[in-house]
Amino acid sequence: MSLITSDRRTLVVGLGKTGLSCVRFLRQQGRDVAVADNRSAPPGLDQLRQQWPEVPVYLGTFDGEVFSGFNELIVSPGLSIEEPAIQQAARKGSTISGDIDLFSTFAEAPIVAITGSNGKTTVTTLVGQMAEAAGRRVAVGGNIGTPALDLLSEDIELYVLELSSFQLETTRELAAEVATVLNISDDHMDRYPTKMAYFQAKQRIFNACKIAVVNLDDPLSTPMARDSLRFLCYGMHRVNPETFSTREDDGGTWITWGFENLVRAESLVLMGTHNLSNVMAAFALGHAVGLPMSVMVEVACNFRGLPHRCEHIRTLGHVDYINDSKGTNVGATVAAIKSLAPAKGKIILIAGGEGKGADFTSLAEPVRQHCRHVILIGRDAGLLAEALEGCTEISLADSLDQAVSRAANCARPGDRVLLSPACASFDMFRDYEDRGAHFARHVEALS
Ligand code: UMA
Ligand code: ADP
Repeated sequence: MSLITSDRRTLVVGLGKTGLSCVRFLRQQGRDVAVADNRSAPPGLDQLRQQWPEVPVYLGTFDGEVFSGFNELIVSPGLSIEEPAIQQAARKGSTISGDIDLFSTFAEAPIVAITGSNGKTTVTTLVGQMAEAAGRRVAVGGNIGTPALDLLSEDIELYVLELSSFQLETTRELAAEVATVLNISDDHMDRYPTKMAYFQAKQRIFNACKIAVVNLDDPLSTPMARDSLRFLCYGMHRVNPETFSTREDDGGTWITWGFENLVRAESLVLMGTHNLSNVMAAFALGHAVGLPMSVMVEVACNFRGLPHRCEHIRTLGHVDYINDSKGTNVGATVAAIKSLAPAKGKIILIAGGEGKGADFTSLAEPVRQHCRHVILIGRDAGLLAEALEGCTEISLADSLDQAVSRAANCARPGDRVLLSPACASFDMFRDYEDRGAHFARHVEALS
């Protein structure tokens, strides 16, 4: 590890988007700061050297002795706090925190905080749009893209944050006005030693929170520590006072608030049961910060969904082609299969990639029920094939292009071809957007 300039007391560990936002913020505060990254040319290095040439930079293998010289380490989400150098510094008395802790110390407006294995970006975007439509000066960020510290401004009336388990690992006291864990299913098992460790990281979103929004359909969304927390609940078919729910009425499915019908599921552009759950979560979060119900309903009805999330690309020969490239874990793919299973046909599923240590067995039942054929790609195709053996016809493809061509050949009228990989994309693509765009291009080229 090479020291470029002199030593300092606050060390920003990791120089991606988050690391740069921490340096920007800490320098604005006039604080001395140094940066460490275990790559030789991390992203953001040129910008750092240009804008803050006085900031010392340590590149290369992390060194616990160097880290221990700082009394505070602000660790980027892409790095586990179990890194030996970070642990060594912690043992020697350095505090370990992250950008979200720093953010919450300085944020003056209420915070709406959203985590969960799936649906975070959809719900965060919905709540942000609802707040904006209600005339609030709102800032939306976190895992969704803009680092939280870059949102800080005295003008802001409401912060809406999407938070990953990685960000929550280093968050001691978020003190959100309202927080939710939307759902929990296996993800990032290459980073956590146990499912419990992943669950516990997510639970930190409730630290010092005022109102918890709880998904009654997923017991793991309930806060473990309940002291002085208020609860606001939502769930499918659980009509109750002060609860967002669904019920069958007047020939259709309705989202309800207490005993009042709010909006017909059929009026939403968003597809699938999982999206009803997402809309209810957004209603509950918005309600907790006083957004008017009528405004929230209008925004939900007009919301067209986000690219790469159960996105309809094309219908060709009575076969729908759906891009769910953001389905990067088992829970997401199970939800997509169940939500998109056509009434009269079957699903041709394209899945596979980097499995992140997941257990794929819970895919077996929905695949058995709804899939005509599963075409597997990527590094962990073999693991998926093992988990799905005997459920339906399974084949391996060398590329996504080959998988799309094969899916088109075996689909029958009324079927849906669904790309929902249950895996990360990094073994074959730049990211999930690149994978989704690739799928869409090949689908558009089919004749
Ligand atoms: N890295 C190193 N060495 C280092 C530091 C980082 O190899 O010293 C690697 C990490 O292992 C990771 C990559 O660099 O592979 C980026 O890590 P980072 O912490 O620098 O990431 P940022 O650029 O700061 O982006 C992070 C989030 N990324 C991660 O958590 C990996 C972004 O979420 C988030 O939008 C951004 O902060 C702003 O808050 C992305 C993400 O993939 C979208 N999140 C995961 C997910 O959604 O599943 C959790
Ligand atoms: P996240 O930000 O948590 O990854 P997104 O809103 O980007 O969530 O959705 C990612 C994928 O997760 C979607 O493509 C869909 O397959 C699935 N999904 C979305 N909402 C839910 C939900 N409430 N429950 C299960 N799966 C979901």
